[in-house]
Amino acid sequence: MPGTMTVVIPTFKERDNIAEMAAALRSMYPDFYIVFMDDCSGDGSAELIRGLGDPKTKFVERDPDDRGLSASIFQGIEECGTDYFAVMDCDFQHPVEIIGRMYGQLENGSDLCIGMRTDRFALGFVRWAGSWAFSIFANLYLFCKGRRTSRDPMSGLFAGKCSIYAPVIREHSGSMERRGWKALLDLLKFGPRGVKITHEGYKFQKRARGESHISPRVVYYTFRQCGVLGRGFARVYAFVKGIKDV
Ligand SMILES: Nc1nc2c(ncn2[C@@H]2O[C@H](COP(=O)(O)OP(=O)(O)OP(=O)(O)O)[C@@H](O)[C@H]2O)c(=O)[nH]1
Ligand SMILES: [Mg+2]
Repeated sequence: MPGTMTVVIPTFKERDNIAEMAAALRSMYPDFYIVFMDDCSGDGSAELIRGLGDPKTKFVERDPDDRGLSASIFQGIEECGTDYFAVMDCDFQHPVEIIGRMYGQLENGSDLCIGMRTDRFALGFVRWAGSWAFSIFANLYLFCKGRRTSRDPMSGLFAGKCSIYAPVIREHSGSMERRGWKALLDLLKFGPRGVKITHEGYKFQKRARGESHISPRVVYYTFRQCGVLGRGFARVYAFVKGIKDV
C-alpha cells in the first residue's frame, strides 16, 4: 500500500456502526486506505465490509490467541505499509473530519498528532475524573522516564508516521501492554524522544450505536503501563475488583 494514509480501526462487535463508518471515511477521504482490525466478532461485520467490494477497505480477522485492543492497533500500524497511519474508534465518538486535520499536521512535519478531547466532562463525572487522574499519572511517569508527554495521553485517536512507529512496535512489542486499551501511551513510552508532537482538539461524542466494551480491566491494564508504581496499583486494583490476570 504505497503513499498516503491508512485509517486503522479496532473493532469488536461493531456491526451496527461498521458499514456507516466505512462509508463516512470513504466519502470524505477517497484516497485513504481503511483497515478494520477485528477480534473474532463473528457478528457479520466481515461480510458487511467485504460486500462493499472496495479494494482500499480491508477487514482483518485477527489471531484469536493475540486478542486485545492495543494488539489490534499495533498490528494495523505494523502491517499497513502507507506513509502515515491514523487510529480511531468505530462508534463515531471520534469525529471523522479530524482525520483530515491530523493528516495535514503530518504533511506539515509532525511525527505524531494526538486527538485531544476538549469536553471530557460530557462522559459523566466518574469517567472525566478517572481520565483526568490517569492523564496526570501517565504524564508524570513519562516525564520521570524522560519521555515525551501529551495533553491527552489516554486518547484513542491519534495519527503518526509509519516509518517511526512501526519499528518502535516491532522492537518493543514484547514489553507493550497488548491486551490493554492505551496504545498511544505505549507509543509515547517506547517511541523516540526527539519527535515533533502536535495536538488537534475535538469534542468527544456519545457512542452512535451498539454497546461499549469498557470494563474494570481497562483500568487494570492502564495502571500496568505506568512503571513499578503503576504495576503496584494494578495489583491492588485487581485484588479489590477480583480481576484475574489471564
Ligand atoms: N480489535 C478490538 N477492538 C476492540 C476491542 N474492544 C473494543 N474494541 C474497539 O475499540 C473501540 C473503542 O471501544 P469502546 O467500547 O467504544 O470503548 P470506549 O470508547 O473507551 O468506551 P465508550 O466511551 O463507553 O464507548 C471500538 O471501535 C471497539 O469496537 C477488542 O478487544 N479488540
Ligand atoms: Mg467508544
